[in-house]
Amino acid sequence: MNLPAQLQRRTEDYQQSDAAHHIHGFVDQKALNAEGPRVMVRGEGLYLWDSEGKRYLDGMSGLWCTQLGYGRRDLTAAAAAQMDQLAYYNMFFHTTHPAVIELSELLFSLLPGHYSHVIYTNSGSEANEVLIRTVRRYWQVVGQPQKKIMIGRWNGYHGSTLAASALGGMKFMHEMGGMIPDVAHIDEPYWFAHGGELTPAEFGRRCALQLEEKILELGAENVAGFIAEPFQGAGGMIFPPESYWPEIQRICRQYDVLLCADEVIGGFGRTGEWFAHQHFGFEPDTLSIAKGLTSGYLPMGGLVLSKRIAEALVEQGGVFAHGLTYSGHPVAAAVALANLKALRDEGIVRQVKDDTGPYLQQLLHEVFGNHPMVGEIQGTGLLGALQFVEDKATRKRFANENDLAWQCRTFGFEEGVIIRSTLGRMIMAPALVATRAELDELVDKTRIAVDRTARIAGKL
Ligand code: PXG
Repeated sequence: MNLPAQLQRRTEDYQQSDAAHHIHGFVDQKALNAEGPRVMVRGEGLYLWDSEGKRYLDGMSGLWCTQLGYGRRDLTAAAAAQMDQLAYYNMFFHTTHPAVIELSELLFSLLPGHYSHVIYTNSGSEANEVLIRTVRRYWQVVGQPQKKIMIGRWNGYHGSTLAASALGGMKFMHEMGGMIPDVAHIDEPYWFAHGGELTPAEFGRRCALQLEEKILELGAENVAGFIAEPFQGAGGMIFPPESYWPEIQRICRQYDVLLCADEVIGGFGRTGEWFAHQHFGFEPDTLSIAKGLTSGYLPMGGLVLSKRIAEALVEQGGVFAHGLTYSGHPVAAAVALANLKALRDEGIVRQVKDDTGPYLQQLLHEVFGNHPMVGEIQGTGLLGALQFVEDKATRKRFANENDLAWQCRTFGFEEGVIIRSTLGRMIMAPALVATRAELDELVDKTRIAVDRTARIAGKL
């Protein structure tokens, strides 16, 4: 393989230097240093190549973000043109710029009509940091300053910064200093694991009613908002039962609690709809966005606000003492604009809804529907989750499901496919430009990895 000159170094050189300088995310750094990380050097379409020349089908869109795949020259050209024109300016000093304006015009043309404003950030974590301050400020402005508490869900994920990790429900993150006051949590709607004898519909309602109980316990006059991912991503790609979201919507309206959807993973076509809340049929007051906004080519996120919130902030709020150096960064905005145009004009989101999405779902059911290792298949659009199970009849999970799923992920890498493991679930979320042939390859290689895992688990 032809590598650019700066890559003409041995893999071990990179690994040693990496170990000398980096703390990677969510990994035992000492163990990683001993093993040596994979060095990824090139991407094109759905494929990645490492420094040894090995090719991988990226079944995770990087980290759920490369909607258009790798190597899109229209995005790199948009970045280069904007860099030449105006590489940086900000939205302070009573100033704005064309790139961010054009992006927002397109963004709001894609969103349902009751959203009007956005505060741009650099990431999803930042979007959720901004969320807390914006929601609290909103309640101050409309005369209810005591409404400060945010309710999230156990096992939800909203980012790694302090407030974002507190909103999330990963207890091991809270234990590592990731908690703040005025945040509460309710259970996740994970029927397969926690549904017991209840039907999914009963369980979905039961989980939603926990929100009502929590609001009453804390006092509705103190609760600012409820934040949730329409489906849980990092927590295992868990889809709530159909009864869940309508009940959550009712409760939020009844108690005047803002419904805050974290669309960082679900947004920008992943489910076949532009936004995941549209797939599940509810109407949030705020949307946290990032990842697919730029197809991951540059960091950019944002907090989208409903007209109700934006009007209060604009008309009655005076100065909002909040602002980021890179909010609406022109180069990120130009890339996001080119990305959204491509998703719309090339009919990619529609293709996920009408063609490749149903195709992937059908394939998963054909291949894994009767697999001895798989107890549940969830997904829609270009999302798929396989739940490992020891006993299908009782939904008994393996005691070592985490290790088995991790092993399956490793087998995937060996087979040349990147899939993700969480507890006992294998997850895939390929780029939205995936063809049927690429989806065939993704599912074929995943099946080999799952079969190899099933052999270790004594299921094949
Ligand atoms: N909200 C959600 C729903 C996310 O999934 C964030 C917020 C934070 O975004 P930033 O841009 O600050 O990372 C995320 C991030 C994984 C994985 O392995 C998922 C995320 C990040 C890293 C790894 O599933 N999601």
